[in-house]
Amino acid sequence: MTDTSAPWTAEEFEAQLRGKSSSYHIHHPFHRMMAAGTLTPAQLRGWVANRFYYQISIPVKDAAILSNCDDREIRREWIQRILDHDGYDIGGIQDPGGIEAWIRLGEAVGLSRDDVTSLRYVAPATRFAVDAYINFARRQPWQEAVASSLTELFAPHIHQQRIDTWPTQYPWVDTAGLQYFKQRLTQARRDVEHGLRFTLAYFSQTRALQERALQILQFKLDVLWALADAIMLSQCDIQIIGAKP
Ligand code: AHQ
Repeated sequence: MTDTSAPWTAEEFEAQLRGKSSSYHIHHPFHRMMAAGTLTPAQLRGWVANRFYYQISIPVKDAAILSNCDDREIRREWIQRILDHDGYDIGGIQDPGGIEAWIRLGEAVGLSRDDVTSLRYVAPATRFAVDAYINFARRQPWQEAVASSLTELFAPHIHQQRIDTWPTQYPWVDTAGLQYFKQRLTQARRDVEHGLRFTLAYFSQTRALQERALQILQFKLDVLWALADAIMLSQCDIQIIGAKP
Protein backbone atom coordinates (compact mmCIF):
# COMPACT_ATOMS: atom_id res chain seq x y z
CA MET A 1 0.00 0.00 0.00
CA THR A 2 1.53 3.36 -0.93
CA ASP A 3 1.65 5.70 2.00
CA THR A 4 1.05 9.31 0.95
CA SER A 5 2.13 10.70 4.35
CA ALA A 6 5.11 13.01 4.59
CA PRO A 7 8.46 11.23 5.09
CA TRP A 8 9.60 10.68 8.68
CA THR A 9 12.44 12.89 9.86
CA ALA A 10 15.89 11.25 9.74
CA GLU A 11 15.69 10.71 13.51
CA GLU A 12 12.24 9.12 13.30
CA PHE A 13 13.32 6.95 10.33
CA GLU A 14 16.43 5.72 12.18
CA ALA A 15 14.30 4.99 15.25
CA GLN A 16 11.93 2.94 13.07
CA LEU A 17 14.88 0.94 11.72
CA ARG A 18 16.39 0.40 15.17
CA GLY A 19 12.93 -0.49 16.48
CA LYS A 20 13.17 -3.78 14.57
CA SER A 21 15.80 -5.03 17.03
CA SER A 22 13.09 -7.18 18.65
CA SER A 23 13.13 -9.39 15.51
CA TYR A 24 16.92 -9.84 15.62
CA HIS A 25 18.17 -13.42 15.92
CA ILE A 26 19.73 -12.75 19.33
CA HIS A 27 16.17 -13.42 20.56
CA HIS A 28 15.90 -16.76 18.71
CA PRO A 29 15.65 -19.81 21.05
CA PHE A 30 18.91 -21.20 19.60
CA HIS A 31 20.87 -18.03 20.36
CA ARG A 32 19.23 -17.76 23.79
CA MET A 33 20.43 -21.32 24.46
CA MET A 34 23.93 -20.34 23.22
CA ALA A 35 24.04 -17.35 25.58
CA ALA A 36 22.74 -19.48 28.48
CA GLY A 37 25.48 -22.07 27.92
CA THR A 38 22.99 -24.89 27.32
CA LEU A 39 24.09 -25.84 23.79
CA THR A 40 25.83 -29.21 23.63
CA PRO A 41 29.29 -29.36 21.99
CA ALA A 42 27.64 -31.10 19.04
CA GLN A 43 25.11 -28.27 18.64
CA LEU A 44 27.82 -25.59 18.86
CA ARG A 45 29.90 -27.39 16.23
CA GLY A 46 26.80 -27.65 14.04
CA TRP A 47 26.23 -23.90 14.32
CA VAL A 48 29.84 -23.07 13.36
CA ALA A 49 29.81 -25.50 10.40
CA ASN A 50 26.46 -24.20 9.09
CA ARG A 51 27.24 -20.51 9.62
CA PHE A 52 30.39 -21.00 7.48
CA TYR A 53 28.06 -21.15 4.46
CA TYR A 54 26.74 -17.69 5.45
CA GLN A 55 30.27 -16.36 5.94
CA ILE A 56 31.56 -17.47 2.50
CA SER A 57 28.36 -16.09 0.94
CA ILE A 58 28.80 -12.56 2.32
CA PRO A 59 31.57 -11.54 -0.14
CA VAL A 60 29.56 -13.10 -2.99
CA LYS A 61 26.60 -10.97 -1.87
CA ASP A 62 28.77 -7.86 -1.63
CA ALA A 63 30.26 -8.53 -5.08
CA ALA A 64 26.69 -8.71 -6.44
CA ILE A 65 26.04 -5.27 -4.96
CA LEU A 66 29.25 -3.91 -6.51
CA SER A 67 28.35 -5.40 -9.90
CA ASN A 68 24.96 -3.64 -9.82
CA CYS A 69 26.27 -0.35 -8.40
CA ASP A 70 27.11 2.51 -10.79
CA ASP A 71 28.24 4.88 -8.02
CA ARG A 72 32.04 4.95 -7.72
CA GLU A 73 32.00 6.57 -4.27
CA ILE A 74 29.72 3.80 -2.91
CA ARG A 75 31.92 1.11 -4.54
CA ARG A 76 35.09 2.64 -3.03
CA GLU A 77 33.63 2.11 0.45
CA TRP A 78 31.72 -1.13 -0.18
CA ILE A 79 34.72 -3.06 -1.57
CA GLN A 80 36.27 -3.06 1.92
CA ARG A 81 33.63 -5.60 2.97
CA ILE A 82 34.96 -8.14 0.46
CA LEU A 83 38.53 -7.59 1.67
CA ASP A 84 37.38 -8.02 5.29
CA HIS A 85 36.05 -11.49 4.54
CA ASP A 86 38.29 -12.84 1.77
CA GLY A 87 41.46 -11.27 3.18
CA TYR A 88 44.17 -9.70 1.01
CA ASP A 89 47.89 -9.35 0.24
CA ILE A 90 48.34 -5.86 -1.20
CA GLY A 91 51.77 -4.32 -1.47
CA GLY A 92 53.08 -6.63 1.21
CA ILE A 93 50.23 -5.77 3.61
CA GLN A 94 48.44 -9.03 4.43
CA ASP A 95 45.22 -9.96 6.22
CA PRO A 96 43.99 -13.58 6.18
CA GLY A 97 40.37 -12.31 6.41
CA GLY A 98 37.21 -13.27 8.25
CA ILE A 99 36.57 -16.51 6.36
CA GLU A 100 39.96 -17.80 7.52
CA ALA A 101 39.13 -16.64 11.06
CA TRP A 102 35.85 -18.57 10.90
CA ILE A 103 37.73 -21.75 9.89
CA ARG A 104 39.90 -21.20 12.98
CA LEU A 105 36.68 -20.88 15.00
CA GLY A 106 35.73 -24.28 13.59
CA GLU A 107 39.05 -25.76 14.71
CA ALA A 108 38.55 -24.11 18.14
CA VAL A 109 35.28 -26.04 18.63
CA GLY A 110 36.85 -29.34 17.56
CA LEU A 111 36.12 -29.44 13.84
CA SER A 112 38.78 -30.08 11.22
CA ARG A 113 39.44 -27.50 8.48
CA ASP A 114 37.94 -30.01 6.02
CA ASP A 115 34.84 -30.50 8.23
CA VAL A 116 34.19 -26.76 7.75
CA THR A 117 35.37 -26.04 4.20
CA SER A 118 33.81 -29.18 2.68
CA LEU A 119 30.33 -27.87 3.67
CA ARG A 120 29.42 -31.50 4.36
CA TYR A 121 27.48 -30.54 7.50
CA VAL A 122 25.48 -27.67 5.94
CA ALA A 123 21.73 -28.38 6.07
CA PRO A 124 19.50 -27.80 3.00
CA ALA A 125 17.44 -25.21 4.93
CA THR A 126 20.66 -23.37 5.80
CA ARG A 127 21.53 -23.11 2.11
CA PHE A 128 18.01 -21.96 1.23
CA ALA A 129 18.03 -19.15 3.81
CA VAL A 130 21.49 -17.91 2.78
CA ASP A 131 20.80 -18.25 -0.96
CA ALA A 132 17.64 -16.14 -0.51
CA TYR A 133 19.91 -13.33 0.74
CA ILE A 134 22.44 -13.69 -2.10
CA ASN A 135 19.69 -13.79 -4.74
CA PHE A 136 18.04 -10.71 -3.19
CA ALA A 137 21.33 -8.82 -3.61
CA ARG A 138 21.71 -10.06 -7.20
CA ARG A 139 18.18 -9.23 -8.35
CA GLN A 140 17.14 -6.14 -6.40
CA PRO A 141 18.45 -2.59 -6.99
CA TRP A 142 21.82 -2.16 -5.25
CA GLN A 143 20.28 0.50 -2.98
CA GLU A 144 17.91 -2.14 -1.54
CA ALA A 145 20.77 -4.61 -1.00
CA VAL A 146 22.67 -1.90 0.90
CA ALA A 147 19.66 -1.45 3.20
CA SER A 148 19.42 -5.21 3.77
CA SER A 149 22.86 -5.23 5.43
CA LEU A 150 21.52 -3.06 8.28
CA THR A 151 20.78 -6.07 10.49
CA GLU A 152 24.35 -5.29 11.56
CA LEU A 153 22.88 -2.38 13.53
CA PHE A 154 22.28 -5.08 16.13
CA ALA A 155 25.34 -7.29 15.49
CA PRO A 156 27.88 -5.76 17.93
CA HIS A 157 25.65 -6.85 20.82
CA ILE A 158 25.59 -10.50 19.75
CA HIS A 159 29.31 -10.57 18.98
CA GLN A 160 30.10 -9.06 22.40
CA GLN A 161 27.75 -11.57 24.05
CA ARG A 162 29.74 -14.47 22.61
CA ILE A 163 33.07 -12.88 23.57
CA ASP A 164 31.77 -12.40 27.13
CA THR A 165 30.01 -15.74 27.65
CA TRP A 166 31.81 -18.48 25.71
CA PRO A 167 34.94 -18.62 27.93
CA THR A 168 32.81 -19.53 30.96
CA GLN A 169 29.87 -21.26 29.25
CA TYR A 170 32.02 -23.30 26.85
CA PRO A 171 35.45 -23.54 28.56
CA TRP A 172 36.41 -26.41 26.22
CA VAL A 173 36.48 -23.99 23.25
CA ASP A 174 39.92 -22.58 22.43
CA THR A 175 39.44 -18.82 23.04
CA ALA A 176 41.70 -18.05 20.05
CA GLY A 177 38.64 -18.98 17.97
CA LEU A 178 36.78 -15.91 19.31
CA GLN A 179 39.01 -13.65 17.21
CA TYR A 180 36.36 -13.55 14.47
CA PHE A 181 33.78 -11.96 16.81
CA LYS A 182 36.36 -9.50 18.14
CA GLN A 183 37.29 -8.23 14.69
CA ARG A 184 33.61 -7.94 13.67
CA LEU A 185 32.96 -5.53 16.55
CA THR A 186 34.87 -2.76 14.76
CA GLN A 187 34.09 -3.90 11.20
CA ALA A 188 30.33 -4.10 11.84
CA ARG A 189 30.28 -0.61 13.41
CA ARG A 190 32.18 0.81 10.41
CA ASP A 191 29.90 -1.00 7.94
CA VAL A 192 26.76 0.22 9.71
CA GLU A 193 27.98 3.83 9.75
CA HIS A 194 28.26 3.69 5.95
CA GLY A 195 25.12 1.63 5.27
CA LEU A 196 22.94 3.66 7.63
CA ARG A 197 24.20 7.00 6.29
CA PHE A 198 23.31 5.92 2.76
CA THR A 199 19.94 4.35 3.72
CA LEU A 200 18.76 7.39 5.70
CA ALA A 201 19.57 9.64 2.75
CA TYR A 202 18.38 7.56 -0.19
CA PHE A 203 15.18 6.08 1.30
CA SER A 204 14.03 9.39 2.85
CA GLN A 205 12.87 10.79 -0.49
CA THR A 206 9.34 9.54 0.24
CA ARG A 207 7.47 7.85 3.07
CA ALA A 208 6.79 4.92 0.74
CA LEU A 209 10.56 4.45 0.25
CA GLN A 210 11.07 4.61 4.00
CA GLU A 211 8.41 1.93 4.49
CA ARG A 212 10.18 -0.14 1.79
CA ALA A 213 13.45 0.12 3.75
CA LEU A 214 11.68 -1.29 6.81
CA GLN A 215 10.28 -4.11 4.69
CA ILE A 216 13.78 -4.91 3.37
CA LEU A 217 15.27 -4.93 6.87
CA GLN A 218 12.50 -7.29 8.01
CA PHE A 219 13.31 -9.61 5.08
CA LYS A 220 16.96 -9.83 6.19
CA LEU A 221 15.96 -10.28 9.84
CA ASP A 222 13.79 -13.19 8.63
CA VAL A 223 16.79 -14.64 6.75
CA LEU A 224 18.83 -14.68 9.96
CA TRP A 225 15.89 -16.10 11.94
CA ALA A 226 15.31 -18.83 9.33
CA LEU A 227 19.04 -19.62 9.46
CA ALA A 228 18.79 -20.18 13.22
CA ASP A 229 15.61 -22.29 12.66
CA ALA A 230 17.51 -24.41 10.13
CA ILE A 231 20.46 -24.99 12.44
CA MET A 232 18.24 -25.76 15.44
CA LEU A 233 15.67 -27.96 13.68
CA SER A 234 17.78 -29.69 11.03
CA GLN A 235 19.65 -31.72 13.64
CA CYS A 236 22.97 -30.16 12.63
CA ASP A 237 24.56 -31.66 15.74
CA ILE A 238 28.11 -32.84 14.98
CA GLN A 239 29.40 -35.61 17.22
CA ILE A 240 33.19 -35.83 16.85
CA ILE A 241 34.34 -39.24 18.12
CA GLY A 242 37.07 -38.75 20.67
CA ALA A 243 36.90 -34.94 20.55
CA LYS A 244 37.00 -32.87 23.76
CA PRO A 245 34.79 -32.70 25.73
O1 AHQ B 1 29.73 -12.09 10.60
C1 AHQ B 1 28.74 -11.35 10.06
C2 AHQ B 1 28.95 -10.59 8.91
O2 AHQ B 1 30.17 -10.56 8.36
C3 AHQ B 1 27.88 -9.88 8.37
C4 AHQ B 1 27.86 -9.03 7.16
C5 AHQ B 1 26.51 -8.36 7.26
C6 AHQ B 1 25.77 -8.30 5.94
O3 AHQ B 1 26.37 -7.81 4.96
O4 AHQ B 1 24.58 -8.69 5.90
N1 AHQ B 1 25.77 -9.12 8.25
C7 AHQ B 1 26.63 -9.89 8.96
C8 AHQ B 1 26.39 -10.63 10.11
C9 AHQ B 1 27.48 -11.38 10.66
N2 AHQ B 1 27.34 -12.14 11.79
C10 AHQ B 1 26.02 -12.43 12.29
C11 AHQ B 1 26.15 -13.10 13.67
O5 AHQ B 1 25.16 -13.22 14.37
O6 AHQ B 1 27.28 -13.53 13.95
C12 AHQ B 1 25.20 -11.18 12.26
C13 AHQ B 1 25.04 -10.77 10.78
C14 AHQ B 1 24.12 -9.58 10.69
O7 AHQ B 1 23.70 -9.05 11.74
O8 AHQ B 1 23.68 -9.23 9.58
